[in-house]
Amino acid sequence: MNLTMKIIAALILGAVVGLILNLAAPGVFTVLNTYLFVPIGQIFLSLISMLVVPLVFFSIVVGAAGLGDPQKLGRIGLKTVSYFIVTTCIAIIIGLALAAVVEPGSAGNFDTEGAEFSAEEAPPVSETLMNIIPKNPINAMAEGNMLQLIVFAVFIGLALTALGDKTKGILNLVEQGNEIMMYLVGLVMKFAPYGTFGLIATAIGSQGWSAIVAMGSYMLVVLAALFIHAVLTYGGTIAFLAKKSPLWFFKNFAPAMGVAFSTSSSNATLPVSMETAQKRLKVPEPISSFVQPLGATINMDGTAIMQGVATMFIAQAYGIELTMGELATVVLTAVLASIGTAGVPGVGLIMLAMVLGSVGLPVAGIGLIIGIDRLLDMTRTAVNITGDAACAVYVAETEKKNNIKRQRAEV
Ligand code: DAS
Repeated sequence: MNLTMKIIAALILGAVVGLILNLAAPGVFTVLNTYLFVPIGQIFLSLISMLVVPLVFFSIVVGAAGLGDPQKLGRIGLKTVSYFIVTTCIAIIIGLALAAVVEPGSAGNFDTEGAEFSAEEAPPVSETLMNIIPKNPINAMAEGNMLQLIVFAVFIGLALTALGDKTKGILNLVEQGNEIMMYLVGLVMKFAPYGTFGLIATAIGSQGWSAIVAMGSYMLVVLAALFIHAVLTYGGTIAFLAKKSPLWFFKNFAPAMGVAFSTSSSNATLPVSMETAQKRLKVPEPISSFVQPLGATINMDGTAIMQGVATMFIAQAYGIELTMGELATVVLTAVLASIGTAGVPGVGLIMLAMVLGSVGLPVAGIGLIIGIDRLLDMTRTAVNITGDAACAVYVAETEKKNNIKRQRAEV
């Protein structure tokens, strides 16, 4: 059985075990969860999280150096960020539209009185954009500040290109560092089936079945919107922009989607999603090393979809009608919010508070959906990283065509 099948089998088995124990033997679940599921899940999460900062640093330095001239890096950067912004806009519009049609918030009589939620403030986008230049790169690495780490690594990579043979030794060292990190990713991935089993058994087993039923309509709308976006937007990207088979894409990227689903963290999944894109989707390392870490930080289509559906759901639950202008504000705020927050579990709710605040909806309404947010976080994180991979394949294919055209022109 290959790794994909092992991870999928572990996800299914973990979910079934968690659900059965939650319903039939909660006491047994508590014991197993404490001494088995949580430990193996956390060990796996820590192992892959341990690799994120060094892997992102080495791979982006090698990637930026490998891209050669800053002009090419600029072209790839522009293509990448434009794709991220457009797909995030599409994502939240799909979420808003589906929720407006289905109206999950008016389905049940939700007790809005009891709802409460207080979110930690997410940094304003302007602050995030001003702060992307690290005053102290070591600090940025220690704090796992991904945007600052990416910027610093790109500068180092460009310097290595400019200095050429003078710093050949350093470039070799960084390339060897990258080799080491990719080897460690492969090693950790052998533990993935066990780790994903533990994480899923905990997540599903700890979820009150009644909460799932009560929020059924909301969950179904979010899951349907995630599916539509993945198939139409990413399937369309692969088919029409990259001129490849969407089935080939989803099949080969499945292991990374499984890890994202179980960890609910784009950042923690980064080592796996980069290795999967490079080894199975054949994305050149320089492009994968630039697009995917950037995407894990600023591109969260799955999260934007949740925000679209949740905003409509909360407005409906409170009997508030949103104007077209307010809906446009929701789209803009969600796109900007996704740039300002990192890919870690639960960040979507912090961003949702920003989106609700932008149109004066009660942030307390998040209390209505927080109970099942962990389950939805798993699915939207899988969509988030799939969008990054679709972008990497699109950029790689269009760059390949650029190179062929340029070579023909030079002949
Ligand atoms: N868990 C976040 C991520 O890692 C997404 C979210 O919270 O919505 O992408």
